[in-house]
Amino acid sequence: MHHPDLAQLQKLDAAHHLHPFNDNAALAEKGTRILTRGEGTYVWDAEGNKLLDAFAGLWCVNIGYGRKELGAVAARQMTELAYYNSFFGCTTEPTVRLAQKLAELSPGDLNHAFFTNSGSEANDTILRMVRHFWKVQDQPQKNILIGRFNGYHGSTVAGASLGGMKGMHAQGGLPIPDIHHIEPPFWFIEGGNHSPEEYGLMAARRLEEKILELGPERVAAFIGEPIMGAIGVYIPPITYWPEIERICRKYDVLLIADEVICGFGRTGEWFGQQYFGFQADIMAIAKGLSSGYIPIGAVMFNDRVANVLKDKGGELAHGYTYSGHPVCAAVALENIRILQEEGIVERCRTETAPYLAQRWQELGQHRLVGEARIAGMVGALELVPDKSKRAFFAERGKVGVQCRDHALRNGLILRATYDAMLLSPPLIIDKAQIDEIFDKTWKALELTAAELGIK
Ligand code: PXG
Repeated sequence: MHHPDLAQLQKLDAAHHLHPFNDNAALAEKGTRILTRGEGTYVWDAEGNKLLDAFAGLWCVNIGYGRKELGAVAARQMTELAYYNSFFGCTTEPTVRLAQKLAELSPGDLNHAFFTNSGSEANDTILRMVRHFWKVQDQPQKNILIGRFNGYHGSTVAGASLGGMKGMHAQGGLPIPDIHHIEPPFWFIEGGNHSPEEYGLMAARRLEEKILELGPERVAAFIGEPIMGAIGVYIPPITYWPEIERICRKYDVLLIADEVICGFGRTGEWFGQQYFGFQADIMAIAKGLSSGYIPIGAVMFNDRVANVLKDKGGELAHGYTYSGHPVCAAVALENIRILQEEGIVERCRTETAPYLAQRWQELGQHRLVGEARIAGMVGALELVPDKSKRAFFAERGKVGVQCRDHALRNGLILRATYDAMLLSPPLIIDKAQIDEIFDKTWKALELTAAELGIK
């Protein structure tokens, strides 16, 4: 049903609300889409359209929309104890239980949680703690962090600096000092005649070159997303991460996995590290930690780093009012309970992800698609002008938006980054809904190809 106040809400939104990552003047002109309801894999907008959300909100609604248990837990915790902090030697029960649960779930000895409100804050926390870690071990000069061009680690000052988005650096004078970037692995464009496996090793060795250029005694840490999401789901060759890990160990550079997207089942494993077979010293989590029902993030530290911070770190001069917020912790715990007890990650790995991969590869046959890449429940279709070549459109981003809009008009939410159509559905998606994604995406590709005159 059409929301009776839609026009008024759009007017108020244009007048009073600045939207993140939007051209706000253009948006005000066009009118915001207002979402009103969600159930399972679907959302409804204020015009009454039912949309299959193949992007899980913003890579986050892993258990799907409308799980009443999370609301019930939040209401109970708000009634019992709505807030208390973890400063001054205090904390709350859900906070402690969540820290323990995360230690149990996290790979290896990532046993120690520091709570934040978001992925960006997790990465800001990491930057400060990593530099502190080396400083208290009498290596203050070991303060450089290396990230990757086009990596995304959030929008706060450290998050955006660690990330490698040039457009973000241009706003606000970033990156802050002592952050460097290397090129990310993207075989589709860069791989040439090399096999993906060969190319993965070559791309990883850029880290070694950079460490040697800067001097290992200056390099504190390397940060990367196991799969780069925002830039267009760049899935590295299988050789990439083990080689990165080897290089980090060789030069005693801390390895940071930003699992904000990959964590909590996105790849069909609990964490991207398990999908690719490597072990980080520190990891950032958010999004799927609460399936987006409430804002919460965390940093997980391994025993080595946590013990230095505890034994030599003194008072940690760092923390947020809402670090370990009891309501957020209780909701995250309930989310994890659902993921575990309903076997959602396991079902993805064994049943739905293989089916999704098969259907995604079929979409890869379309004449507009240069590459269909997928890992578990996250994927991309790279749209290209000429299927026989691995190259982008000359003017990037136009065709992606066309295709995205066709999908949307047809009841399917996909995201476009440049000309890649991105997929990251709720993990509870079933096979019939995967077929619906296939049908609607194929139709959107057909309409786009027809518009472009590509036969
Ligand atoms: N790390 C990664 C890998 C992310 O994807 C963040 C950190 C920051 O998390 P918060 O909770 O502070 O947003 C993210 C967030 C996009 C897009 O355009 C992606 C994100 C955020 C906004 C837009 O795909 N990811």
